[in-house]
Amino acid sequence: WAAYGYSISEFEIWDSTAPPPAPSLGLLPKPVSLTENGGTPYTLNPNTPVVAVGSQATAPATYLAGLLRPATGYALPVVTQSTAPAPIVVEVGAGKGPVGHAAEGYRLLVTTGTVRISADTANGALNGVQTLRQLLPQWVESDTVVNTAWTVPAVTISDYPRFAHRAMMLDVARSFYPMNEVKAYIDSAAQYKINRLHLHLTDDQGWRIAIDNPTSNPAGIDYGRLTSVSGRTAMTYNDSGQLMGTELGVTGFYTRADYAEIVRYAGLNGMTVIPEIDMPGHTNAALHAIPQLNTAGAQPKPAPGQQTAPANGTGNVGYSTLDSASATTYEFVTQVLTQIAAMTPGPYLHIGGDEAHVTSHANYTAMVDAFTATVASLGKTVVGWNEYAGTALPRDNAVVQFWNGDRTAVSNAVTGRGARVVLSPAAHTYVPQKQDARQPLGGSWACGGPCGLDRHYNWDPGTFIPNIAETSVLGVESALWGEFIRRVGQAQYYSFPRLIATAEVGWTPQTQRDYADFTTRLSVAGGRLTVEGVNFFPTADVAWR
Ligand code: TNX
Repeated sequence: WAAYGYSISEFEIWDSTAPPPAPSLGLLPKPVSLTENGGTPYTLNPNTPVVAVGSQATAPATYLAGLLRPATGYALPVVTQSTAPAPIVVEVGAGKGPVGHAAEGYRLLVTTGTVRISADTANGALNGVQTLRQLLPQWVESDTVVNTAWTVPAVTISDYPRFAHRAMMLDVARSFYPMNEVKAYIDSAAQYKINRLHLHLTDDQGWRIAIDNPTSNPAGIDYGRLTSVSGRTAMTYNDSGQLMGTELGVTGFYTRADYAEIVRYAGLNGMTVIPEIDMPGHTNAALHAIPQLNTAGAQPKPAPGQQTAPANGTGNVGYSTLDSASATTYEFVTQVLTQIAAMTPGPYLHIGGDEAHVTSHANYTAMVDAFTATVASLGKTVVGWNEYAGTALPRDNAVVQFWNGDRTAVSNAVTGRGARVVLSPAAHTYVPQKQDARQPLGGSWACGGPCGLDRHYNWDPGTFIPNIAETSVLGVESALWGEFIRRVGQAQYYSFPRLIATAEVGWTPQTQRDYADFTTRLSVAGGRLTVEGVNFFPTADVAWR
């Protein structure tokens, strides 16, 4: 219609069904402190520069300009100084952000004449960028030019997270996600200030990360078989226990270069990658690929997924184990962990430790104690699922990730070993649990029915584990298991909008959180997600606009 001389706003005047104005800016997660100053908004113009002040400001300024260019069509040059009117300024330096929140805090000041993002760190400034993005019209998410007024309301924001760890887990073992899908999933989550990407790289059904043959290789293991054999396998049962026949999950694996690219891309989006090698259970893919791991007379296992059908919406879990009595087990695990540690710049290595149902307690403890000590010797902080809470965790250098079961064991690990805690309780963070009856697949064991958006929002990570201080809680994590979920479109259909709830649970002070207020703010996010192409589930709790 622009060709006929009309603008979109002129059409809107005639449209009596246009929705009422958006609620209170609709920011997600809700900022700690926000004042709307009223008056004339700021407006981006074709000559707006993005001024990066301080060497650490270049990355977030470049990220912002990259976000704004496709929809605006403006040049948005990233410069270190400018006399142009109405600039966007991104400044990073000691003392620039909110006092006491240097790691990730930011200030955002919008006046008629300027937008200013100030932070102590690049990641803090990036958080300010994500907030600014949500203050612009939703069309800013378009990947082609939209002709509209690029206004930002005049606000003063000072903001910082409640928890350092606001994570999402992607199970790439049961069903693989190619690089472009991992990037799309990162894109959809980064806007809500999710800052950890936990990759569940190995399980019974597949091994998704390339490991090189080392020069010293006493057991003569061909590590290439991990991916040449078990990078080609995937789940054969769906979550209802039905054999999917030839309709397998997606197969594939990441080369070292692929993994480096995921780490780089996650980093650009403010995310630290946490790799998981799940042991000593959930190891059928390794046992299947590496004959030497099958000592004590056992034969290499047949193709994965053939043992028993899963029941009750839970996957086929807990049937495999490494051999605690075999020296080859420790040689193999040390080699794998050493290579994963070298590829991973982040401080964490996850060793799994869950559902080792065919491993005796003594054998479990022997192996897990060795694995956690190896991680510590590699200079990393070990993470494991809560089953490992009772083992000899490296003192003040371990993280227990709670999903289900004994909370007292977790508090004992905190008080006894100085462990810290990541919370992904199944009822509040497991996205393969169905959101409501309209999701055809999906478990219902965690909530005794669907686990709706409200269950993911209404809980307090500060009091979830008894008798520990909130300072021992690193944060929260949304977990996307992959038994029946295929490709990024389905991943988003199960994660969204519940991942946004987890993002706010991890960010916003408990006293400022309210479910009705959250769903009201969320009502305007659907339009943004649609423009972005994120396949969210339109949960009935939200009056989507
Ligand atoms: C339990 S949660 C598992 C996973 C499954 C999930 C859903 C956890 C640490 N282990 O292996 O995928 O249930 O079925």
